[in-house]
Amino acid sequence: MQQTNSQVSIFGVPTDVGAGRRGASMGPEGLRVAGLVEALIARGVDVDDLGDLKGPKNPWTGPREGYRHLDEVVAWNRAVLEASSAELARGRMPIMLGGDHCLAIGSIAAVANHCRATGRKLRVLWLDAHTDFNTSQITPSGNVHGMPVACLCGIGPDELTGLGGVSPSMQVAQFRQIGIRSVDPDEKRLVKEHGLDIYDMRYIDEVGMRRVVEEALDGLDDDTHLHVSFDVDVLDPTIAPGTGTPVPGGINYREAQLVMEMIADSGRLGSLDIVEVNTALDQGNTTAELAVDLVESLFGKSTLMRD
Ligand code: NNH
Ligand code: MN
Ligand code: MN
Ligand code: MN
Repeated sequence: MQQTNSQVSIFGVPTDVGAGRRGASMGPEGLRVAGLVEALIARGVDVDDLGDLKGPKNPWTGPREGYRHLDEVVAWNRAVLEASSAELARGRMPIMLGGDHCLAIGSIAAVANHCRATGRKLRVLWLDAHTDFNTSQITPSGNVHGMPVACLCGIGPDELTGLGGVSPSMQVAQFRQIGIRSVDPDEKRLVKEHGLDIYDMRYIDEVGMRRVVEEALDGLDDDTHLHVSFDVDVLDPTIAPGTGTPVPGGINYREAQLVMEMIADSGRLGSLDIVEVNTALDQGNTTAELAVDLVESLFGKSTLMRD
């Protein structure tokens, strides 16, 4: 079995320009305060915490032509693309601490370019309550954190679809979405039209998380880079209240741990986003603490005798 890269570079992206509520900008600090770096070091990981990226402040204005804060979203994503690309080029695993989920456009565009350049395959595991496949025409909110998957697949404004220089950056078939339970009406139509591979909550209930993850990871080989985009709103709000768009009926503690443990077992993890931790809405810092607990499993900590 392959081993997960043990050289990791962490960078924070303290912004909420893509969201409809303020506070995801505090996510990076919340995750650091919850002990993310120390937990990884304890797992034997070589961690380089690069600190936080810089970008424009949140102007907190309404949507224009279907996008809120598009210029700011583009600026932050350019910074993410650059930081992520640099760490991948150094042979390190980038871990992006969001920030809201619009930032996955930059982080995944970087990974897609890296895989193209090195001839590797790419699979993205999108852990989320939402499919994030909206467009400016159908979005109910104008918030770009509801659009990153569409943008990466070439549906969106040129500044975002072409962010990494190649448009589209990704193919729909490279995504697997787990934990989905909130899809806007027109978004549902679009997702079906494009054939996104979705493991929604009902499917998880019916067949169990073990089979879901087996199916989602099916076909990975030694030449596949696995990117995990972890939107903490995939978790049930009773265990992860600190997020801007909580949706009832999310995955529970053990289901979440099992996803992470099975990814660790695959040995293919190549890059990670941890997004939508909103400490302003949290009870204490419990959501960030849970995220850190899950990241430990992602790096091979198991609950019983398998260490
Ligand atoms: N679908 C909604 C929208 O586009 C909510 C998106 N919110 C998220 N996505 N947190 O993961 O506005
Ligand atoms: Mn999301
Ligand atoms: Mn979400
Ligand atoms: Mn399938």
